[in-house]
Amino acid sequence: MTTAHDPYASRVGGTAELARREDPVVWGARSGPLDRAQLQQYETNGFLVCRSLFSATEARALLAESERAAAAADRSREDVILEPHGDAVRSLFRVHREGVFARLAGDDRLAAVARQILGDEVYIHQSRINFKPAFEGAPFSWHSDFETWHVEDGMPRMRALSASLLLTENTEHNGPLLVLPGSHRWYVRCAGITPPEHYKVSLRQQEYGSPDPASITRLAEQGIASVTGPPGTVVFFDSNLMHASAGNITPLPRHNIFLVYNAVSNALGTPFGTSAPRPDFLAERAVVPVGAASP
Ligand code: 6CS
Ligand code: FE
Repeated sequence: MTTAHDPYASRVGGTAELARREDPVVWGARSGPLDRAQLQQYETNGFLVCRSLFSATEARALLAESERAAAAADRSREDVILEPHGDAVRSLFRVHREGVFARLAGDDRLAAVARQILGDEVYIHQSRINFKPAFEGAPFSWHSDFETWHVEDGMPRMRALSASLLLTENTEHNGPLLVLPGSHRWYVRCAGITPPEHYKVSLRQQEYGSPDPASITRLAEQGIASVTGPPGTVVFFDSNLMHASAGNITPLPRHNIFLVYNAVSNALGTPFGTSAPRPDFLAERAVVPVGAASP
């Protein structure tokens, strides 16, 4: 645990508190695939949706590989997360290290956007496929990813982002990603103290690191948005954007892949709020920069 002054201290006991972000959203002025209007939209809202960034054919191939991997998954493995109420696969972690998902992680439609926004070379901090199966996909409660990655993984600053590629149609009805536009500019210091090996519970149903209703109500004053679109759509969102998703009680599965890009200058250190670092499948500690940036 780090004891020096931590501007993003959270889960130190006591009650929840809203603090201001102390980091840029877009780091520097690197060139890249996004135009000025897109960068401005990302900076203001904390997220950017690029509809059909990948073709339906590409998305279909990635979906087929995702479903194959889920069917073949060894459910006793720690990096295979099951639904809280049943044995359907909820998440597969660390999919970026080989095959089609490794190529996807290096695809400049994603990696070059990450370098542009983060102003640095980037590496994959975490990757996962979140399955929200038809009829039984459980919710993900409100949270900031950065709050968890800071407290439990030792990520120093808000210099990371997620690129989520929709593998199936995400509609208003089947549990799309919900975001609070502008919430990335505030940091919610959550109440409570993180229990040991918290990830063994939080990945199925998160309690610690999920803010209180008053904080969510305050952050939702600028509105709530849902990220819908056809397979191949990508949403880029800031590591500190408050987000969630409802359960899926429809016949339409909602499967999305998430690739988390971290700036190489923001590599993990000692967790800021727990005694033991989380396993590598959740938080890569070997910094392997994604592809060589084009000169
Ligand atoms: O603990 C984590 O790293 C994971 N938990 C959530 C709810 N989102 C980010 C990440 O997948
Ligand atoms: Fe999350």
